[in-house]
Amino acid sequence: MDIAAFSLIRLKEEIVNMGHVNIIVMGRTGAGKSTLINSVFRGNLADTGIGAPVTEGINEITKPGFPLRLYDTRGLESAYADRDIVMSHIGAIIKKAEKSGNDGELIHCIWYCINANSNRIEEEEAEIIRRTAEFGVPVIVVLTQAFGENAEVMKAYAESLSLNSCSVMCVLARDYNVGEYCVRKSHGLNLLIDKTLEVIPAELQKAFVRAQSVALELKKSRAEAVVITTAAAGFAEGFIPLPFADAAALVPTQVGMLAAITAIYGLEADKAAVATVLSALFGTMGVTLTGRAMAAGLLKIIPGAGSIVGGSISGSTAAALTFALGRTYISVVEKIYKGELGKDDLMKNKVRKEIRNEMKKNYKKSKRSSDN
Ligand SMILES: Nc1nc2c(ncn2[C@@H]2O[C@H](COP(=O)(O)OP(=O)(O)O)[C@@H](O)[C@H]2O)c(=O)[nH]1
Ligand SMILES: [Mg+2]
Repeated sequence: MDIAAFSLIRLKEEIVNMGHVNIIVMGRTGAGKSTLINSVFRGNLADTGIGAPVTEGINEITKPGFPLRLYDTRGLESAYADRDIVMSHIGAIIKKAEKSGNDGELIHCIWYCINANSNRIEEEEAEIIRRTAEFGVPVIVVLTQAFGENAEVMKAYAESLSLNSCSVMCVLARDYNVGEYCVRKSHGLNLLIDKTLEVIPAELQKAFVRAQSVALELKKSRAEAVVITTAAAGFAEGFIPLPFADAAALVPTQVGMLAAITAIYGLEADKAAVATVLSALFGTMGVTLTGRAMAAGLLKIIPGAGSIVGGSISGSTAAALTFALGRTYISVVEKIYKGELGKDDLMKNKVRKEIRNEMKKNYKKSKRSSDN
């Protein structure tokens, strides 16, 4: 079994099984919808996503392998009749999704964007938001471009209008240059992510965590949860001492864990990249990584591993190995995600050694806490 190829299959499965989160982004032209979309999701989605008009005034933004669909609306600022048409189109999209009977097709949330500097919300716009809320999908009112002192005042004002939204929040999606020497830092995106996550069905939350690129902590905590669950499952399975030579039996579970972590971070399914990371983790070079070689590479992180060849490993050792692998993988993937670690770096002996040392440390830590 070629582990890199197997990992890639598991990763693709993981991505497909995540399903889709669907969000409608409403608001007048210039409110900051595209800027918000580009800041929350990877890869300048609003500009590079495939924006096919679903109906007049509504664009569906998707990308292959991307677990999210966005509907970008236009025309809400136009004259009354046109606006009504856009609203009825939005209603139709929501109804059609409900009829499909599939959770992954439903519209899960609506972000209604209003420029925080607009001082007031016209009654007409307030009425549009109330009508939107009547569709039965949670509406979050996003006060965009919130760099001025007025934003909080605007928020209190919006909350007083009984818009029937589930939340009103101030967001500055991108840093704003106030003057030559004064920059307002972007803020509020983490809260928007948290609030949105609250209204998304549990089984689709992973998809949203993968798609968003703001909250790294969120990715990390979800990835850590995967490691803990996998290590615990391995522990239960491995209670019967595992013959050393059979440690490769753990490989499929561990590869599944790595795939889940990769998916959460939103990294692309790229065979060369997967192979490079695996070879750095397991201390192999050049050759195709087999399950047996992966197990052997992993067992080498156990202090004095040489002496247990032919013996067996206990369930707690199996769990500690899985834990060490998972924790170390998270730190590698996080560095790749942040651009701190590239493919070339992973080929360097110094970096590979650091990774192996980190895995040893993680192993000792886990073993110590399970032995106590
Ligand atoms: N610095 C900064 N500019 C923003 C922000 N949001 C919107 N803008 C600016 O406001 C203008 C309109 O934003 P855009 O996202 O195109 O609005 P849309 O028509 O709702 O998609 C653009 O020139 C943006 O650069 C923000 O969070 N930070
Ligand atoms: Mg736009």
